[in-house]
Amino acid sequence: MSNQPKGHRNETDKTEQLKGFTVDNDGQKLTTNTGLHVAEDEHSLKAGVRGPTLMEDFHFREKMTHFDHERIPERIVHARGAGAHGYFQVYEPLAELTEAGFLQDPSKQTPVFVRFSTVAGSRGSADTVRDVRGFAVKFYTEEGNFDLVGNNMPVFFIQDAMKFPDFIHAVKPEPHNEIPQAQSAHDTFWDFVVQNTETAHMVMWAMSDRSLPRSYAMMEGFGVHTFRLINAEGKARFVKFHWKPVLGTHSLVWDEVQKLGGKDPDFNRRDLHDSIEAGRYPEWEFGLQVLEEEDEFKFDFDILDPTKIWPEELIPVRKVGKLTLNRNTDNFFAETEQIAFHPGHLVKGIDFSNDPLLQGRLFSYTDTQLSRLGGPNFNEIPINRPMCPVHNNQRDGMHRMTINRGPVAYHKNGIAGGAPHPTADGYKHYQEKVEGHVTRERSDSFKDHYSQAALFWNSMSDVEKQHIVSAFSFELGHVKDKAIRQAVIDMFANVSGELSAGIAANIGATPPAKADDKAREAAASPALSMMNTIKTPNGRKVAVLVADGFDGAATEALVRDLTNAGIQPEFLSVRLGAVKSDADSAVEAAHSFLTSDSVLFDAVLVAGGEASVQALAAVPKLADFLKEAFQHYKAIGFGRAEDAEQLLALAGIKAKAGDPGLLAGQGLGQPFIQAVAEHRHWTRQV
Ligand code: HDE
Repeated sequence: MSNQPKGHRNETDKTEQLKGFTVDNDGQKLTTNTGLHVAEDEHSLKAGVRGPTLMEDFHFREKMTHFDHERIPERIVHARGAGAHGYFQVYEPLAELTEAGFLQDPSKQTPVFVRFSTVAGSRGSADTVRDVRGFAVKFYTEEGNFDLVGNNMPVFFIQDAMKFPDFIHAVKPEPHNEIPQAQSAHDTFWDFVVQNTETAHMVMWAMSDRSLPRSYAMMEGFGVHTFRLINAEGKARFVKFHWKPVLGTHSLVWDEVQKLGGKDPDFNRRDLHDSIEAGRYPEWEFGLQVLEEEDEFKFDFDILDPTKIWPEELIPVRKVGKLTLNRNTDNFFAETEQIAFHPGHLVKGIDFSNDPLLQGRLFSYTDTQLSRLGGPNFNEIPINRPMCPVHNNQRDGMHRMTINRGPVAYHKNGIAGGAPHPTADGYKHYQEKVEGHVTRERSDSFKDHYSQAALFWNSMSDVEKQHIVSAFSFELGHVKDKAIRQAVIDMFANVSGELSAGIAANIGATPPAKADDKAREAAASPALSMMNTIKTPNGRKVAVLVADGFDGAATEALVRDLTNAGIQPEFLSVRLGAVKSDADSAVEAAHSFLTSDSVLFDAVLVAGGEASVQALAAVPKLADFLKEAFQHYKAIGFGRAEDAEQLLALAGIKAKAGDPGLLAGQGLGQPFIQAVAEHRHWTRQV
């Protein structure tokens, strides 16, 4: 498009561009699509009040036709998603690494749109399922769009794009009955795993708590593949891209996830939307692992293999910038649904590697978007438009918006003086030297499938290991074919005997006969354990349980402290509406036991006040509410020690002495905030 703003840019520019396409109906008259004012919009045109509808009713026909066609195909993978606008800012110029313009000037804010997604489920499936999450970022740079189309796990299930259709067919609902929705817990997925052992490392990630993010703002992102950064002198280096969440990496627990699927299928989407609305903007630091070309073969893994990480302890992550999401979409379909990402949308200074998974992706994205978005002009859809001018000789096709003037639509031309001209400073592919025989083969250097799966296992805390064993056990419990179950036990004995025997014991399978237990000799990478992440109260939601007569002064002070610490306290009572304190002040209960549930909160605070506590104790659901919060390892605070005693007994909670997640009376305030920041209190598990 040539109608782009010029000169200084900041993060609002994409928003400005989108405004040109945004429509508000405030106070407007109803019209047809051709602008005709409409006098009546409830009755079709009939021959007589009880007669048949007339063909000439163009208003009815237009309304119904548009409705009949308002669905487009959902994405073949990553159908369920949520997106937001924001901006990216680099901390310091990165000219030594890359000539990419958006990585040079710390004062410049590059607009971005980010779409998070689950992979296997349909568009209407629940957010909280065991799955990989997509983390796709579109940077609207001055030099064109750069898409970093990543996931929340740093490796992938397969090593070659040729296998992607097979893998996705195996994980998606089985074709004869379309069961199960958004789950890997079924025969075809696990059959694929045992038949394709390159899946081992990624399966470990998928069975870990990384599959159950508490919030999109609390998960890491990874470019997965090895890319190249190239500086102005033409010097290239290998790079892996990372997103590190400022709130730390935190997950839900499996039981909670399953309940949330029913209580709030939009849990992650809602959290993203509400956080941005409330000004609690999600943030991630952008990280680079950089490898000199001459070091390509220095490791015991192949850097082109997408089932391998570069352990952070070997190649540190350099934090070079920050991504902030600060604006929700105006229209889900127009923006989140119609956005089209592509790992091949590059800018100068960034190039691919020969990772065979990445190479195949370069074909797939445009191809699928042609049918999903209905033709070759989808880059003209407002959310996909670059912020810089677009000039070429591509013309026509379905839904063409641009009105290209003049008779010339070819290169080379003389009539238009050669315009648009290729320029010497345009994108040039890195001149890698390539030679070899044409072949359909996998490199021998891709054949170690277990060492890094074992590294992952060895890096987990005991709690995380228990969760992995339970996850495998749940999944295999849903596999009907006992031979597949056994094959999984035998396959993962190559990773760890402890893991494999643990699963076998849970599902009544035979413990592995022979184990090439790689975990015995594997090292650990502390960066992989979520136990070592950032802990902060920011972004946490606490249910404050109150009923008439609650301790107004103490609760008010606590709520203030929580809010100041970045926590979001929300009142829950026996019914919605105003709840009176002992001092006759009132708070508004936004939730009741009928409308809400403990799985929707990170922690619980039972306000003090005799009358309030007794009214809450009389609600049958209170016991379940507290018990579930406790079983999900959440912090629970009580106004007074005697309330804690009464209500824990009522809920049948048998806490260990000194449980750091149970606090009362004097223990509230900073210690409670600290307990919320801890995320979960795992001493209850081990
Ligand atoms: Fe994708 N992937 N993918 N993928 N992918 C798509 O493109 C594909 C892979 C990822 O929010 C599709 O427009 C192949 C790895 C994300 O719109 C499709 C292979 C990673 C999204 C496609 C992979 C991803 C997609 C479906 C193996 C992490 C959602 C709709 C060679 C690095 C983007 C679409 C959004 C979407 C193909 C593997 C990330 C079919 C062939 C590895 C985040 O083109």
